Amino acid sequence: MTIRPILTAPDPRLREVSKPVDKVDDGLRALMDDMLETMYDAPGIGLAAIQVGVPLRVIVMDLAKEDEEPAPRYFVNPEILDPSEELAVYEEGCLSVPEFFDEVERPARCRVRYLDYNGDEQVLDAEGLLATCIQHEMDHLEGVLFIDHLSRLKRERVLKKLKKEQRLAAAE
Ligand code: GNR
Ligand code: NI
Repeated sequence: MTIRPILTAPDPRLREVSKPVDKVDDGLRALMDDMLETMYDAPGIGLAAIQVGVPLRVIVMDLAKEDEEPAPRYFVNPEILDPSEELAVYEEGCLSVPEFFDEVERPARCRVRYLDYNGDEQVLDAEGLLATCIQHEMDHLEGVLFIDHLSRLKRERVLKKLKKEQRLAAAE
């Protein structure tokens, strides 16, 4: 397993729409293993393949708390079904938008249909942080970042700061 570099905004690759996976094979499982290791190292609770530069519809996640056993989840070609009309607000962050957090409102519950690590079809009812995180990761598959749900002023302020930081880092 290998820790891969995580792309940060405004990298244009984060705006790509990811392509469906044809087959869950050993090559795809190797990608998912790397993504999980990269996510744990960051650390984060979810990661979409495009965040490591691979435009495929693949997500990994682990919502276990620090004192709990690891509980990795893998979602291949996920689809959101039946989002609730009720909304919920969570303070979100993103490994591709480092050191910035803000509240985003999304459907409080949803159902997700996907293929698991073995390529078997699964349906999961999600609520709370799981529902929020799945929707945050699904956005990445469409080239959408959580800051796109904020005002233009906030989004441009964050992007400007990230650009400046990247310019300073490159000049070192
Ligand atoms: O680590 C992460 N934490 C988080 C917190 C609230 C809502 C969504 C997330 S996902 C994020 C990791 C990430 O960027 N996934 O794409
Ligand atoms: Ni993210």
